[in-house]
Amino acid sequence: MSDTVVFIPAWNEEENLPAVLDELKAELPDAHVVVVDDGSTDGTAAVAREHGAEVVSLGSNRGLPIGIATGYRWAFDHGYAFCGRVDADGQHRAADLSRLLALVRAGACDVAVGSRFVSGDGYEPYRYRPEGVRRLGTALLRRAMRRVLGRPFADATSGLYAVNAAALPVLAKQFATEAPEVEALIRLSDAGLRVEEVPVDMAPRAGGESKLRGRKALKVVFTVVATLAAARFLASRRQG
Ligand SMILES: Nc1nc2c(ncn2[C@@H]2O[C@H](COP(=O)(O)OP(=O)(O)OP(=O)(O)O)[C@@H](O)[C@H]2O)c(=O)[nH]1
Ligand SMILES: [Mg+2]
Repeated sequence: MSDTVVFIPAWNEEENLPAVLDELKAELPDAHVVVVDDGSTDGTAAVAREHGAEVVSLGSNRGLPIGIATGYRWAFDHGYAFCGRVDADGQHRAADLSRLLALVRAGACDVAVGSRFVSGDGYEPYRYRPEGVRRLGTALLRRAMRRVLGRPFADATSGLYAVNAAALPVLAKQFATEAPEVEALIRLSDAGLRVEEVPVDMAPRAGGESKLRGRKALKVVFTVVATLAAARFLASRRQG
């Protein structure tokens, strides 16, 4: 049995999943792959099975925060030593996940997060320039994260993760907000776990629809800032 599981939150991603699953299989042949199918109304579940993944079905659409916690919960309940997460839309490279998992395996950190906004190791600074509402959101978020975490964190909404067993119970708890990745980083920091931001490249989504456009993107920005404000408030109360 493999000690590594990779999960993919997916909602109506039949178009993109085959390439994502085939790439994972080629790059990480020993990893167990789980697709968290969140009430998709297309062929997501069937396509996932055809391409060798196990499907955990949530029935109706419960939203990404629940999808993510479900993936980590599954890894925790099944006793995996390492867990990866990639998106279903083809934005993340399996080779990058493999690199992140190697760092975690080597004990360099408890959690490795793929980042568009940090540089080094041949990755140019400013290679991604978010536009419009995302640009505002990214800038606000970066300032807020620095305050809350007490360290810079450039790409707090990345969905590319590799984690070890120590991080699994922290990530498997239900998220209270629409910004699960941000909440996850705060929790990991509170738990004293070592989180590393690792430069990667990310492609634009391969096909289908983004679930984060227009008003929804704005809502995410505001919930993120509200989450951070609440976390600070709670932290200051804890300190008395
Ligand atoms: N389980 C679950 N997964 C979801 C839900 N909404 C989105 N996802 C998945 O979460 C991942 C990220 O969603 P995207 O729409 O790509 O969001 P994004 O990457 O921030 O936005 P883009 O840059 O436009 O791609 C993808 O794998 C989606 O299929 C949901 O309601 N439930
Ligand atoms: Mg995407």
